[in-house]
Amino acid sequence: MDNPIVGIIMGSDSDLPVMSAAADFLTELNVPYEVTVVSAHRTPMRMIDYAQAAKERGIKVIIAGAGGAAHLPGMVASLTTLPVIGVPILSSNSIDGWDSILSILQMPNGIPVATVALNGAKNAGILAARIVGANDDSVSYKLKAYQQSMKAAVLEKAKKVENQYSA
Ligand code: RP5
Repeated sequence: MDNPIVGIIMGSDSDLPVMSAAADFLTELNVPYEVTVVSAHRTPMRMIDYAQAAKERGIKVIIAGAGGAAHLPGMVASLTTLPVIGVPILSSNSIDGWDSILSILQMPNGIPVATVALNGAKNAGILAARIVGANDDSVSYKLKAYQQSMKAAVLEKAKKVENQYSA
């Protein structure tokens, strides 16, 4: 994608089935992004290079997903001033997901990572779009339309449930 403004990174290609939900949402909203694998433990220098160069390359927000000893989001956040959204992943090396969640959530003061739910990559994509939309009316307009479509879907379901129980 030309001129990406959201960087989606993950510790392994095995994270992609979860992380693709962030990419799918950004595609829906026409927000340009890039996707790659950056491992904090297996490619530490690549992680440093990616995080330090991201802002200069025009990236506005980074979504970082990892499982198990999930150090990628926090370490990337320590290497950039860009907002970092962390996606804890229930991976093959995760005990039950809490290891991934706590590794990403429990950051020390000064280095925030906006942590979404376990496998919550869609919300990471939405949050990234909201950050971009703070300074881009075309994106915030699409976010508004997305919210209205959710409202319409819930009202439709409510009507169905009510009809099922009406006399
Ligand atoms: C983490 O280890 C990755 O983010 C992934 O969730 C997990 C397993 O990686 P693979 O062994 O499948 O490459 O660093």
